[in-house]
Amino acid sequence: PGQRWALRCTPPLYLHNLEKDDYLQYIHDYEPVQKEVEHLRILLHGPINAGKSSFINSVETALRNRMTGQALAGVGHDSFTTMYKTHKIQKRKPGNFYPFVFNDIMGLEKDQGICVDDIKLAMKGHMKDGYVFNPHSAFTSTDPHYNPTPTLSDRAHVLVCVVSASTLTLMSETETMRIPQMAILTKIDEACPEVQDYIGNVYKSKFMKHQMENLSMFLGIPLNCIFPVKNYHCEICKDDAIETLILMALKQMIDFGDDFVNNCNQ
Ligand SMILES: Nc1nc2c(ncn2[C@@H]2O[C@H](COP(=O)(O)OP(=O)(O)OP(=O)(O)O)[C@@H](O)[C@H]2O)c(=O)[nH]1
Ligand SMILES: [Mg+2]
Repeated sequence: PGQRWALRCTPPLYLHNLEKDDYLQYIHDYEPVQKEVEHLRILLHGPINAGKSSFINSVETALRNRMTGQALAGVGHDSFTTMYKTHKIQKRKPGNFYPFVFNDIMGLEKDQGICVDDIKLAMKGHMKDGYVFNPHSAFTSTDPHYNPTPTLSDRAHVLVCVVSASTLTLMSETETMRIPQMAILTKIDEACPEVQDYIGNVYKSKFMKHQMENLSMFLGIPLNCIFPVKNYHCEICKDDAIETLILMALKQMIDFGDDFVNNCNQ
């Protein structure tokens, strides 16, 4: 009794024993072994409004030690992110960046989102920054933003499905092309009052356990690759419990991306 369910069954629980500063140090020290890879590319996809842009902002806030908002997050129900853009995070001084970048891709939803093929082309590195998603027409090789010869750095190395814990709305299946997949379950504060009281309760909540198991089943992703997070969205101060979950998820993205890149080069 009183034992965290996660401690009994899933690896994130072991990771959970680390403190925020341990994650920060690990992420700070990370360098890709493969020199030809300038950075790991983490591609976030998922339904409109799930919190993809907010997650990028939350990572930046946690790493830069200040509130930031480079990935404009939406307000209301309109999909806000329509342009494909690589988000880099400054490390220590201007002009210096962490060796991982994020792209978030507009929601895939009936009649208003982008096409599955657009995601596949983005994963293979064919989509250049600045492409504006069009729900009515697919991205093709004749587009000026089409890159016919992507390098290993242009490709996505980790695919992250972003889903809201309160609704668990999922999009249609995407083909993963053997890129490691994981998922983040956002808005855990909205999903469960116990978690809203204190974010650190997330691994004690039966409801969260249930939602994570459901998502694991839907996506066919093991439970230990699903990370619950609460993004910064209305806070004006930084919070250690919020950031520990964000950094746990980020560490996993880095580890997965690093393994993928190393395997590509064998
Ligand atoms: N309560 C709560 N709200 C959140 C959380 N994450 C995001 N939000 C809010 O949810 C809304 C959508 O967030 P976005 O980050 O814009 O979502 P998105 O996935 O980028 O959406 P599109 O770009 O439209 O596909 C915003 O109003 C955010 O403030 C969270 O963890 N908890
Ligand atoms: Mg967005």
